[in-house]
Amino acid sequence: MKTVILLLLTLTGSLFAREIIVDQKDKTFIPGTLNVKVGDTITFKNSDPFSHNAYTDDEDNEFDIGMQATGTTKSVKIKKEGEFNIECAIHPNMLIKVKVTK
Ligand SMILES: [Cu+2]
Repeated sequence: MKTVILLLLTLTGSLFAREIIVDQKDKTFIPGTLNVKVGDTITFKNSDPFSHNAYTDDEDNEFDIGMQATGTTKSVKIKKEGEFNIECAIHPNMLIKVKVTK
């Protein structure tokens, strides 16, 4: 019975998990602020004619998607609640403020 309940919780979680698309255009993350939930996926889409990056040093949600070429997408899953910034290692002015709730 316990297994069934756990399975249901897992399925329900994935049903409500969202994919949030962030565009990288004119050296800007669009949108520049995000309100997401644990389990959501952020997908970065590079619409500029040059490479971008996205990373965070936040301890709970640390990631670095590496070099992201024009026209490609890369996704990261949000693991823990909190607040953090996402930046581009190539263009220091690019910034997203992220708030994660349960
Ligand atoms: Cu960039």
